[in-house]
Amino acid sequence: MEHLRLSGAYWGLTALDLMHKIGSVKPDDVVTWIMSCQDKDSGGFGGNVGHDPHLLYTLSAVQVLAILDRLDALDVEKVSDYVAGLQNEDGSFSGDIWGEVDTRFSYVAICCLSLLHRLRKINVEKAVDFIVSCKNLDGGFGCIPGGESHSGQIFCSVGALAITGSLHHIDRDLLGWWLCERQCKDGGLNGRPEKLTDVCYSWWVLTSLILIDRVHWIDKDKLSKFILNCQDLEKGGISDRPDNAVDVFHTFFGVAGLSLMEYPGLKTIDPAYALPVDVINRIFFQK
Ligand code: GRG
Repeated sequence: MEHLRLSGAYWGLTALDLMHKIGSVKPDDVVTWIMSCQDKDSGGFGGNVGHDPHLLYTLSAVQVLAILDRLDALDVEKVSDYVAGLQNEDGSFSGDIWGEVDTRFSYVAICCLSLLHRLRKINVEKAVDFIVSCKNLDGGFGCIPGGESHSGQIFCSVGALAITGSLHHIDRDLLGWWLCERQCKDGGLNGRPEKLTDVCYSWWVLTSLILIDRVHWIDKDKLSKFILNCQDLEKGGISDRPDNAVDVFHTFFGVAGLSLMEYPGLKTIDPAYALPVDVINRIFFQK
């Protein structure tokens, strides 16, 4: 987990917040550590102290600071310049200076800049065109043009299109059909045809179905039971599949999936920004 600890912090802290337990951490300690992961030259964040900056961890840093209502700790211009600087001529985004291109990075950049109110720093039209160029005949999206449809990339593509007000590029019935076919006999969801179910797809698939208004096409009761079956009743955490070892990644996506299905006692999570709705309301409607 060393290299992705900042995303680990996002998964753990967001899960705590959804369960109304964010008060169990000391915000100042978290903010100090997050800021120590920033690369002072570029403005981007690494996955841990002294690690190279990358878009993925920059979004995690912004998300954690948003949850703690501490976005004021950021030099917003510097961070948003780092993100915007990774947009390529064709509208796509590289994850870092080494140039890998992926619809994950399009989502991360768009989500991050939107949370910072700096979407104007990129060419949104070209960013949307690139994502649309990754759409496949089955209605889904891959990492790059021609890449196989995968639920994770579909979340990224649909989420980015939702944030930029571009969902009209999606054939909702075609994509909804592909997504609802991800539900398997055990009630869980897989990421693509013929693969095993995994709790994390409760997030990638459910969010996409919600954003295109087709979530009623799956059996939510069966999915809730699948997620609850993956909880280790001694340790409390959630694993990918029943009886496997628990971890913070699957615990977050399990709790987030339950939140999307309005499980009692949980805060509601926003399906596009992957943050509690009260945090999103604070960012977009109260300031
Ligand atoms: C803020 C929630 C949030 C996300 C940030 C990093 C990112 C944006 C999105 C990742 C989307 C993605 C690609 C998710 C899939 C992750 C995963 C479990 C991949 C496993 O791939 P395979 O091929 O799994 O090993 P399958 O299940 O297809 O066998």
